[in-house]
Amino acid sequence: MYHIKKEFEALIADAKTEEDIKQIKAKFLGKKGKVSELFKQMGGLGDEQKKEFGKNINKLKQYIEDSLTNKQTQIKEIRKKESLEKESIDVTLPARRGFLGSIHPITKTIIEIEDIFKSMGFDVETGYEIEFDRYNFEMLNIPKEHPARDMQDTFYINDNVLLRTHTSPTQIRVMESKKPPVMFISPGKVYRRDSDITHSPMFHQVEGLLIDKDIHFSDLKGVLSDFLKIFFGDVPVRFRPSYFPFTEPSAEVDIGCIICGGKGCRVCSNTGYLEVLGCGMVHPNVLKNVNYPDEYNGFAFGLGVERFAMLKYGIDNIKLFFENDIRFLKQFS
Ligand code: FA5
Repeated sequence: MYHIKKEFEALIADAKTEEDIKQIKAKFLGKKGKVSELFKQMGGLGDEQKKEFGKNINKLKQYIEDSLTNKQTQIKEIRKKESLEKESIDVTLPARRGFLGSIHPITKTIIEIEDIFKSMGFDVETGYEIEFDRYNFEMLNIPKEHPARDMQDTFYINDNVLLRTHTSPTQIRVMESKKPPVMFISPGKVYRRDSDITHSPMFHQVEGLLIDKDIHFSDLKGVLSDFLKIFFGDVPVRFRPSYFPFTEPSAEVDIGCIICGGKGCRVCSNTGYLEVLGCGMVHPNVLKNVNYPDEYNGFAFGLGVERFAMLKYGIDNIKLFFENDIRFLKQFS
């Protein structure tokens, strides 16, 4: 019995895995194990001896069982410790930086434009990118076959439905739904068959409309001059007579080209100026179309957001806004 105990102790001291434990258990406590063999030897003993021998075998059996359980617990603990060490997280390490996107320069420009007009008391309205011919042209004093339709090369969906060519239809939609006075701007996407370094088939405009009593061209000039000064700072601005069927008189506003400092470059077609918006006093026919009373008049304007962003950030090709090159976009984060 003593030898069995010594043999067991040597094996259990060397055991390193649960498989080792299993094998030792089978070797000593299994059906044909060494302890079971001892029980078999009891047959030839007298009563007193049997009792004594049985007690000792049971003691040995208990000792082996307890030792196996303890060793198994130890092995499990070691395993757990090892795996915790392997998978441990150092909570004191600095966190990995997240990949944050940034606001697109066009959105940034729209937000900036909105903030300036909101500070002057203008509301912000939204229109529809898919419009009826009636709102995009007819109600704006541009009947079918009118030559002014050629000013905006249009994507038609069918005879009556199109991709809006400007944000001006929002003027009609708002005036149809609201009594005067009205004072709002309306940003959004517009579409034209147009493409070069300063023209894109899809671009953004911000429409503006102010209708009240006794509004004059000087009000239009004052509001737009103030807005341009806040947006661009000190740059040359010029109002140039122009023509739009929905305003009379009409003007276009040019900004001194920031790309070349007014010397002349491919962006400003060597003129030193870039056209950024169209404006004018709302044509009486338009006010009549929405049944506004005669004592009301006002001014409207429509500006090209991409042109504003190009001049503000010194960008010399409109396509850069739509290629979504991360190296370009990152500069605005
Ligand atoms: C208009 O669209 C008129 N609806 C503006 C207006 C509103 C006039 C209210 C009077 C009263 P125009 O076609 O000029 O006008 O366009 C306005 C601005 O949009 C231009 O000054 C220019 O800055 C920009 N723009 C025009 N075409 C493009 C284009 N293809 N790509 C980028 N910007 C453009």
